[in-house]
Amino acid sequence: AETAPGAVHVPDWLAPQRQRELLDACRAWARPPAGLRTVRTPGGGTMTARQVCLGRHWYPYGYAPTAVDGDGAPVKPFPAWLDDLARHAVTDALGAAALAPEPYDIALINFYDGEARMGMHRDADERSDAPVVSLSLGDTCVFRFGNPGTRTRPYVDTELRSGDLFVFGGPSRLAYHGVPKVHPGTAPPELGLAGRLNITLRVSGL
Ligand code: MD5
Ligand code: FE
Repeated sequence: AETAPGAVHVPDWLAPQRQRELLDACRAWARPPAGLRTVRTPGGGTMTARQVCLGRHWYPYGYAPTAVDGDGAPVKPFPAWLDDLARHAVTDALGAAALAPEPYDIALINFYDGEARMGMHRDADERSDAPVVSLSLGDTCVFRFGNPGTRTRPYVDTELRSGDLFVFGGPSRLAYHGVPKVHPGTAPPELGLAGRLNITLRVSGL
């Protein structure tokens, strides 16, 4: 379903077995070196969602080859199977015409516990207009879109559940968005995850 122009939500895109496989991979990536870390913003704030990166290290606001606000270790490689997964996702959600010529090369994995949130922001550190692919695992959250071109009301709120795909392309690639709420205890029990994981797949253009 199209939530905004170019923004397509595909509920239940990942079957339960694929969710478990992706969760297992995220748990391995979260281990040191260059594992899960807390992101500090230039203004002295702290992001409540913790993050691990593949391919390039994201920091506010840019990309680096090593974990500049973590342990300084080289970032783990972005595996080819994630590029395959991203292309499959874009094709299913937007059609093959929306595929970028360059490979997907960055993954940002955010872990939200029950208290974590993400404020309204835009993702503008990539030098490519390729669609961003978002995959959700674990607890259900409220995903919020800003009024087009702004971070203000009227918002469009959508619930994202474990296994859902969201693809942000076209006019939605630079839209304001955030995660105002995670609903604790709503993950599928058989997944064995307390909290929410979001995996975004991106083309850096770097
Ligand atoms: C999340 N992550 O649920 C979200 C999902 C982030 C982030 O926001 O920056 O890691 S990705 C949502 C997204 C990406 C690119 C464009 C738009 C939304 N959008 O136009 O709404 O942890
Ligand atoms: Fe974002």
